[in-house]
Amino acid sequence: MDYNNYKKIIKDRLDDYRYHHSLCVAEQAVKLAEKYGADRNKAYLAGLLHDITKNDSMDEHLRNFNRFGIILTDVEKAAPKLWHAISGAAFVQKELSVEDTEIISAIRYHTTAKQDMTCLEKVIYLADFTSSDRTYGDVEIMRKLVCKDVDSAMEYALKYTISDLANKGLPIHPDTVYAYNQIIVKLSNKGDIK
Ligand code: DGI
Ligand code: FE
Ligand code: FE
Repeated sequence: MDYNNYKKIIKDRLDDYRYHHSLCVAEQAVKLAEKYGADRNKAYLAGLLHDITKNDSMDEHLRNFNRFGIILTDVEKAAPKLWHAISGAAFVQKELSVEDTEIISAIRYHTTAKQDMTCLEKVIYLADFTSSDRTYGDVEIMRKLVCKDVDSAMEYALKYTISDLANKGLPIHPDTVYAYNQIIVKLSNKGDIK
């Protein structure tokens, strides 16, 4: 796969911070793919492209939703931070002709997560949380957890996201709640959560 073309495309679309972040997520995604058994080439490309529309303006996002026939739910309308995952997945499919549905879906759900995630979807979600450029409070805990166990890492990340959003009074996407409930039920059945 010729990644240099894709690197040039994201460099042109993203600011320096976001370009660097995308390279870091791609590298971390390869590490996690090797650990969890996902395709490392798909992981690298999905990592590179996951935030491709992150620097788009509100107008550009809305134009893309129109152009690609995407209709937002009320929660999505009220959560502009989610828009780049929705428009990014459509953009790589329709504008960059990326045909691999696993890659497109990993980009689509990299912000909210969802129920029944594939290995690659989890890899990108967790790589975005633990890439070397990340500096939020619990990042070291998350980095240790991703090395230990994918389920515990997903549980921690979803708990962190949901409590952060609730504390800020922001709407929580149903996909995030479904992902959270599913992992909590799975871990409590395993006896990992009391
Ligand atoms: O794009 P990144 O900054 O690398 O990371 P990301 O795609 O995970 O986006 C994180 C942002 O998205 C963060 O500000 C929280 C927000 N977010 C994630 N899930 C939800 C959400 N915002 C709302 N309102 N609802 C959600 O469910
Ligand atoms: Fe993102
Ligand atoms: Fe990101």
